Amino acid sequence: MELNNNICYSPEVAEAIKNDRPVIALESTIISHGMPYPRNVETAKLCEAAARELGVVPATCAILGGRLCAGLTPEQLEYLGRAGAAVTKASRRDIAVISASRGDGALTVAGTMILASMAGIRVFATGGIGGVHRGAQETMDISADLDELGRTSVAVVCAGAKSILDIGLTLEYLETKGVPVIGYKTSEMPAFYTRSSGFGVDYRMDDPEAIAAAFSEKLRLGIAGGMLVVNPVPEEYSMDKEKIDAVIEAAVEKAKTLGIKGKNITPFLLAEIKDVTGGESLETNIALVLNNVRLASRIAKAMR
Ligand code: PSU
Ligand code: MN
Repeated sequence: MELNNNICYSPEVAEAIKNDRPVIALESTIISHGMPYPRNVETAKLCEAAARELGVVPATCAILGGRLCAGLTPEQLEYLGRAGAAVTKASRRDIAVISASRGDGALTVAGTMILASMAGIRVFATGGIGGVHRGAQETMDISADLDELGRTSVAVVCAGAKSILDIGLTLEYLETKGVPVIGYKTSEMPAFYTRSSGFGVDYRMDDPEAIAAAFSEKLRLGIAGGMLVVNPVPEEYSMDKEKIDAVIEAAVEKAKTLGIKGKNITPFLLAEIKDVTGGESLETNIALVLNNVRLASRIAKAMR
């Protein structure tokens, strides 16, 4: 595939794109806003290593000094991890503004999908996506990730949606936007920390080749938009449902009391959950992201 002049590729990613070798995108909000330092940087590096181990080139995406980067150096990962929430969380609306002002931005799922698509990358691994927030009937808080999935042709591998969100409404919204939700070895939508949510997925597929074939066909037919692949957290890392639900419930209430809104609410809830569970949730988070990187790598290798 040809390189895009608007993208600043790392040498390794440029080489892979030019020669049609498998590449996966990785996001950077998960580094800056999703996990504490230094585990965030360690995890980012472990994710890259996990992809490479399977013969896939990782392209962590971020905006640095106004440049849209696909593939970061270890120093750049360190910078994003150390800076944390001081880096702007960047979604679709933010990209051009940050780029024009030569600023830095950590990209969300929506932002990473845009860069990946521009860069020629079709598969992307993350932890959890944004979705329809609880109480969205009043607040209209629906993540830009969902609209991006409806319009940008990148397959996103995640561990489902956290119950900080309304999982049922998130699935309804994805249906409206025409986004197929594929359960990997499951018929149920996973809930990030736990393997089940009680909600069904659209299709169950048991091998990465079948997922790659379906997404390749979507691209071939020119049906715009992404695909959501949901991969349950490995059994040994899944958390106790009652316990995590109670923590989430309390965090959602606290956010409401403090009047936290807009782009701040998801990072606030993630930090609360991590603090209250004393790090158990962080271990689960890291394990499931790595699990998603491995599945995304297998899908990327099977893409035609
Ligand atoms: N959910 C997680 N971890 C994360 C995020 C969500 O479990 O790190 C981040 C992702 O970058 C996602 C973003 O794209 O939060 C969604 O933010 P919002 O809800 O403001 O759209
Ligand atoms: Mn929101």
